[in-house]
Amino acid sequence: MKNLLFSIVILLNFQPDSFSQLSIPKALEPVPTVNQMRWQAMEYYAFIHFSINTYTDMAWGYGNEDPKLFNPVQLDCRQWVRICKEAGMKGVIFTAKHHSGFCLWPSQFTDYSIKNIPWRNGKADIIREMADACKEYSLKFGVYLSPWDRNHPDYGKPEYITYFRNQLKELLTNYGDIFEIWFDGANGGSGYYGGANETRKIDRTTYYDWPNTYKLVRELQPNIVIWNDGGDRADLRWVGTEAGFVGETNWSLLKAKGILSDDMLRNGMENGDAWVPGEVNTSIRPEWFYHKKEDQKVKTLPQLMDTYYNSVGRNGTLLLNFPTMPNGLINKLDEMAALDFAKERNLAFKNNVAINANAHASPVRANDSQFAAKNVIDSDSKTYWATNDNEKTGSIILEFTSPQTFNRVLIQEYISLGQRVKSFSIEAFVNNSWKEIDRQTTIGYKRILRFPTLTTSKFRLNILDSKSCPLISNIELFNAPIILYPPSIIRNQNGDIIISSADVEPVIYYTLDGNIPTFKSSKYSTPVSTGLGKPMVKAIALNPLNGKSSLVQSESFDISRKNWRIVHSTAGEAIKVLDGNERSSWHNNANKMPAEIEIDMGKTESLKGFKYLPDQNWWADGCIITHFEFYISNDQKNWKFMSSGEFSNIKNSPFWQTKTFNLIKARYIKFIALKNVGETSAPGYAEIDVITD
Ligand code: FUL
Repeated sequence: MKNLLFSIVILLNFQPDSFSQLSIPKALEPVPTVNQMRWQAMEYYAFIHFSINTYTDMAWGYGNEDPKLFNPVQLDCRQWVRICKEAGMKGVIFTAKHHSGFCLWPSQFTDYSIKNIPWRNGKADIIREMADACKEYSLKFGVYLSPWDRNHPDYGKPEYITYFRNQLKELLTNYGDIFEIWFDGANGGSGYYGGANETRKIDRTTYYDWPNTYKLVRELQPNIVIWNDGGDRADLRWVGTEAGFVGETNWSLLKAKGILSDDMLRNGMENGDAWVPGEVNTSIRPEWFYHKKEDQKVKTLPQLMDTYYNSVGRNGTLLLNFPTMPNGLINKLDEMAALDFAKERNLAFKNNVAINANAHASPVRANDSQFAAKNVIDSDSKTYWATNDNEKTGSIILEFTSPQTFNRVLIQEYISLGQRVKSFSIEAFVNNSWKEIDRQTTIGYKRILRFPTLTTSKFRLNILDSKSCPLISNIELFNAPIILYPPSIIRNQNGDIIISSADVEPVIYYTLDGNIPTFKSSKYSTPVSTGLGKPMVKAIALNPLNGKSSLVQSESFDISRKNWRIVHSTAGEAIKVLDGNERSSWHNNANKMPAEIEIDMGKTESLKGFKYLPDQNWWADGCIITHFEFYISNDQKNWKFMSSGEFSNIKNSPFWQTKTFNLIKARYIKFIALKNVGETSAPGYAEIDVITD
């Protein structure tokens, strides 16, 4: 009897377990590898760009730069890594070799490295210093090894692949654990190539024999993830832009073979047969390397927060770049921006108000206890709510004991068993009924949504469609502080004023009479028509919840350019120089100097001067006009010379340039470019404007 009882007890004890084994949702292939899972959980890590071209103010070294230029007198890798650590990053990827071919470690396979320079008598090894600093600060270390090498004489020949692999062996054996390797996609083109000074083309898909190169990498570093947008599918994918975002729909899947379109990179592929998640790489400044002229262009807090929501908040990771200055340090401005960004993220995601909710789900999986709704609020990423295998929709309700206030939701799928959710919505219970807050497509590892602050006693997540039964491991709700930044004000070519705020929630108030705006001023909703006159616009962003406002932003505009016309047969897209958008530009491809642009202002105006804003894109700095002439006319035949000269220091400070002259009436203006920063480049313009009486 005792034995029988014992067996029944054993049976009872074992049954739930064996049932639960049977009821575990099946993996939906493809699924991430252990290395990809470990990488995804890092979420946010740094890039550091530093090389010989830091000393020539170029984006890409040509490969012929004199190694002696490399002289980082204050080099301090511990400063770089400390900043990354304090910024909340989990690792650092460093440019061991960029396209110039110059090596920041004493590679035994080339002379083009820091072993042959006066700095520290050629005894330095920056990769070693980085690896040590990362160890000290407990950050993971990764390396960027450019497959393209503009210095190496053999680039383009099979011999170069041996060289490339030898360098890989050095980097992946001598410096401890490497979490990620970056194989940049820029491959082949003009270069020094040991003195040949020519253009060399390679076939990106075959030249590097990626399958065997990957094999070597994995043998040397079994825990590594490989980034590559140039050849065979690697572990991670480029998202098709360096602007700091991935698509709102973001599948961590791609087809294993074949050419990828921009859409595929941006959104992944719902039916992809390979797990290739997206990494969002972007720089804290416009360019990857340090350029003093960009000191005023460090990303602002709202820009960095947007980047975060559009990368980590969209099932991607964020790889944010710091450039190192020629002295070997990261600029204070970049440091401050990264630390403010960390502070704001910590504030935004400090208090999860969902933590004490009651969670109910419908439907529930047969074996409820293991896959119950409460798993989404238990702070354990390994537990999840699941429906039955054949159920692809379902809802989960979080009910609070007292009303809660929030404006962000963070949702996670249990991706170890595959990414599933195709469409979902979120709702809040307001005035006794459910109100939809948002409706979106994919979730993946992590999805964060922003919406105007609300207070409610119930929140609902509806899975509207899924590739297989949805598996939700986490839901968190936060009340992030509203970021109050002075709004941006532009005037388009129609003469309309467009004002935008940095965060989603603030309300904008503005004035056109020079008075300081308050909450009693006009409320901005759509572009404001200001006729042909010269408005002075002042605007504030106001937090509707507590009445706090930003500093005042103020912009004065000259006459409207609504009736202006570019009088040029070669004008093409020249109209962009009048659109009020500083980020759009036109390049005068007249192909010869002097190059001119002629404008009809539609009627006679009283002119006192003119303004020029060069193309704001970092790659366009050769196109910046340095020497000019300016003419006016009333009949387009007789031109009167008004001004000429040089925009001094425009290369280092490529912002608005103003030239004034004695008052004169004219209908036509002609701005002639005599010389650019880059001798052979076509002049580039973001905006041209006049100063009137
Ligand atoms: C690009 C490179 O050409 C840039 O110089 C930079 O390294 C960036 C991360 O990738 O493709």
